[in-house]
Amino acid sequence: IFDALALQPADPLLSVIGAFRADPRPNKIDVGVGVFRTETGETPVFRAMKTAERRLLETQDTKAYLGPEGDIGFFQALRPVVFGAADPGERVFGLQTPGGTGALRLAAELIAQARPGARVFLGTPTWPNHPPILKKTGLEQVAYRHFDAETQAVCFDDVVAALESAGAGDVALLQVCCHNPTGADFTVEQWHEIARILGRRGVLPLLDLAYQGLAEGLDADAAGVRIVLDQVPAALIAYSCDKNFGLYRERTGALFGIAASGERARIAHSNVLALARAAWSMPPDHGAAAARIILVSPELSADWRAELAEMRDRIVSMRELLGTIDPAFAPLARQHGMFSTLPLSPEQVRRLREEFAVYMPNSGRINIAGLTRGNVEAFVRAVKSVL
Ligand code: PLP
Ligand code: TYF
Repeated sequence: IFDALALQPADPLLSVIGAFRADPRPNKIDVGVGVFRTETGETPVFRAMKTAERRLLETQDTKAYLGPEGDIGFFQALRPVVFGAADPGERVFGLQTPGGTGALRLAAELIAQARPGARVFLGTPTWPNHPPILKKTGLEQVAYRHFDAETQAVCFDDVVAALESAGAGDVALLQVCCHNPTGADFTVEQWHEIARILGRRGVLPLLDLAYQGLAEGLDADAAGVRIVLDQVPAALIAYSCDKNFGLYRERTGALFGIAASGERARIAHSNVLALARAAWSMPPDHGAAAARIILVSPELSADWRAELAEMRDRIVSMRELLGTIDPAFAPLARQHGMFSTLPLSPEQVRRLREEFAVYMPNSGRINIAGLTRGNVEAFVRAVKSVL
């Protein structure tokens, strides 16, 4: 049976992990996969997470099944973080998912089930997993230009033109903050314009929120969600806790849906439960249970927010430092989150790896959190010498 299969390419981002590890050069620099790193290169477990995990270990007295929704306390405790004061109440439905990836896949399945002919508009470049996830559900994809590598900014005219060409029942997949792979986010004014177009044209927003708290702050980073929800009757939000709670391998996320009424939400909810049962039955528990413990504890929440702010500050200061070392990098200081995309060819990326031990995917995307005060100058020199 397996004779019929063709070899598939490796994940362009995850394959950098192994290549970097195998390099014996001591001054190697990893700006590959998107995990946060401290000034000393670690990706630590959050302080609050360690405490929450200890509490969980001590107090959890069963591991019996929870059901396809996962940890409902986690889902409910996350709502104020996402919606703030603008929670749509009984119009909200959803469930815990295996990471933001699980939420995206389920969202796409739900759309395909509700409206098989829907087209999904997505800006390019985007997270390389977006197109294959959508493709699995058979939804048609319409790509438009999100980012101009020359100016390092959003091509807002292209975004507007694309969304204006979408019809009722089409979908717009939009990254809410810390755009992966460009760091080029929408401004608040641009979100207002996007929201008006989505509302006017009847386009369903599928909002990908995988880095809340890593751009400007938890509330500021959710502005896109709140502005859009003010203008549309229905939306989907694929949420990841894997970066902002440092949970990565624990695969923790949620899918939030907003329907036009409580009754519609109830029916949509039964559909996501059925889809989850057919996909993974129930999500893994540990990460969500620990995140819930943090979210319901005022002390742990405060410490989680403080550590998230430290991470954000480090990213911002590395972005500023890059611009100080070389003005060519100054536009990166206006971007948000861990990622930027440099105008590098695959050949230049190869030279960076082979001649300078600087590791990034062929797309030229860099993880700013891989830079430190100790290696940033060497990084800038290396990039300049291949450009
Ligand atoms: N969406 C974007 C834009 C991402 O960068 C990621 C990264 O992992 C995800 C979704 C999925 O997150 P998770 O690791 O929780 O599946
Ligand atoms: O873009 C990144 O680096 C992160 C991590 O298949 C990631 O989003 C990368 C690839 C992948 C899953 C997660």
